[in-house]
Amino acid sequence: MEHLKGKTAIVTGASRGIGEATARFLASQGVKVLLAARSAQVIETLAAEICANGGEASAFACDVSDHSAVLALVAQAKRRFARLDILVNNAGLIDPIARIADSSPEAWGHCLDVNVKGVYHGLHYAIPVMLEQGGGTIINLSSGAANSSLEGWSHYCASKAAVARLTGVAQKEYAADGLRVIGLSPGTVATDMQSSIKASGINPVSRLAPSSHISPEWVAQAIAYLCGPDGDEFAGGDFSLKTSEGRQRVGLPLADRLPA
Ligand code: NJP
Repeated sequence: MEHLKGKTAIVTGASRGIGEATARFLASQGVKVLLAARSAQVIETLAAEICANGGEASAFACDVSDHSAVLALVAQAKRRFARLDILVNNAGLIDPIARIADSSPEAWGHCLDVNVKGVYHGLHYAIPVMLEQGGGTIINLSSGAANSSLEGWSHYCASKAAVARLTGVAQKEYAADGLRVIGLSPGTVATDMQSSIKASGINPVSRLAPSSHISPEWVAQAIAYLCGPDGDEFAGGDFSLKTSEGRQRVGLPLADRLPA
C-alpha cells in the first residue's frame, strides 16, 4: 500500500479490537500513528510495541465524548507529526444492551455522547487542520445497525444512523476542498463488542456463531484501502465489508468462502 507511506493518522478506540488492529496495520504500512483511547497504559504499551517493530507511533489518552480532549488530541497530532492525513473515528460502544423501557437514560445518553458526539468532535477539530493542508481522509466506523432495527440496541442503532448522516453531510460540506469522509460498515467482527452482544442474548446478532465474525485485521485492511485513491467512490457513503464485492475490492476472502 504505497499510498500510505509517510502519512500521519489518528486512530480513536485504539486500545483493542478494530482500532488496535488498524493502528498496527497502518503503522506496518509506513503511517505515523497517534493512538487514542481512555486506557492510557494500554495504548502506551501498544505504541511502544509498534515502535519496537520499526513503526512510528505514540499514544494520547482521550475520551472522545469530551470535546476539549479531542481538541487536545488533534493538537498533539499536529505537534508530533506536523500534519494530519487520516482520522479513523473508530471509538464506540454498545453497552449496556437493553430494551427501551429497561434502559438507563444516563447510559443511553452516554452511548450517543461517545458514538455520535465523539465522531462529531473528531470531524470538528480535524477538518480545519486538513483544510489548511489541502486535504485528508476521515473514516467513520459505521454499522449495519445504521439501517436496521435490532431489539435492545435502540441507543446503538440511533447512534450509527446519526454517524451515517454525519458522514454524508461532512462530505458535502468539504468535498470541494479536497477532503474525503467515508463510512465503513464492517459486518460482525470478533472483538470484545461481539462478546457483549453474545452475552446479552437479546436479538438475532447475539445468536450468531462466533465463527461467522471476521477478524479485526480484515477491517484494518479495509480502512487502509479506503485511505487510498479507491476510497474516492465511497466518500459520503458507507463501504460495506458484508458484501462479496466489498471484500473482493479489499482483497479479502469472499463472504461465502470463509474458513470454517
Ligand atoms: O469495539 P471494542 P470494536 N473515548 O469494544 C474505545 C464499530 N463496529 O473494536 O477507551 C475513547 O473492542 C475503547 O477504548 P477504551 C463499533 O461500533 C463494530 O468492535 O480504552 N475511546 C476501545 O478501544 C465501533 O465504532 C462491529 O475503553 C473509547 C474501543 O473504543 C468500532 O467498530 C460491527 C471510548 C472499542 O473497542 C470499534 O468496535 C460494526 C471513549 N469514550 C461496527 N469508549 C463489531 N465488532 O462487530 C470506548 O458494524 N472507546
